[in-house]
Amino acid sequence: MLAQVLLGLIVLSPLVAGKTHHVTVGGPNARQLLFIPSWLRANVGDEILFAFNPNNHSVTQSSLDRPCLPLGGGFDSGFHPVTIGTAANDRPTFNITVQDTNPIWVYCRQGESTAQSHCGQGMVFAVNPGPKHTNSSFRSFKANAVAEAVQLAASSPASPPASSPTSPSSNSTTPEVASNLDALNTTSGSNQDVINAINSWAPAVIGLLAAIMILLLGLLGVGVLMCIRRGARPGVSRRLASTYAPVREHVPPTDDGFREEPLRYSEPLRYSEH
Ligand SMILES: [Cu+2]
Repeated sequence: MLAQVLLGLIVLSPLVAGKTHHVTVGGPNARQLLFIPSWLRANVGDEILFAFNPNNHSVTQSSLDRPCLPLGGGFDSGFHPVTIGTAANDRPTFNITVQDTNPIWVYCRQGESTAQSHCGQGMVFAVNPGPKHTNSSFRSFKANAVAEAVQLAASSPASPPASSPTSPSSNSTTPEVASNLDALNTTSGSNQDVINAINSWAPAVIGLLAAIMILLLGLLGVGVLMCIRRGARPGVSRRLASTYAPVREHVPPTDDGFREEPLRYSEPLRYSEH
């Protein structure tokens, strides 16, 4: 009976409880404006658990066409300020459950409608985006976000920064900022996949290097220990036996006052030829 219940639970559990997908909001470095991973595939019933890294981000639902504006009736975590040094366990989290197989488009609304918009700097995320090289791919969504953020920043009345006294005309400031932002975004967009890959592999590589270092240090320690032990053991190799003590060479002078060269063992013995 018990075995049958257990078997039933094991068979049913994948259907009842979905998988939990972990997503980090913001990079390990507070300046990195991204979600890790930037997109994923999930089944209906799966949970997406967002954990906030230092900085002040939000997890806000948007749409493919308007990536940097909140979707009416969509979810929004609100802002979660996290100071640098906050322990991983103390960082705020936000979760959603996947209700259907439609794509879910998400952005961070920090700096919304300004040139500092996190969304405009590529801080977007998607669940079940369209296939690659299509208008509904994650790449397309992100490109839409960058383009939309520039428009929002340009059209927002609060966005143009105060013109500096040295600036020749205040009108030239806005397009300049916009084009700078565009250049920044193009660069960061093309490098984003590389950065994502580095971010996801960095802990493993650092761990491996640390393990190798520890192993080498361990081997060095064992070697030093063996040397010390060998040196300390009495009566082995380091002390010369008394029979090998150097003996002073004594050669008596010959009658004519000449000193004959002492015979060296290395010289071959010479015999008189008879
Ligand atoms: Cu953000």
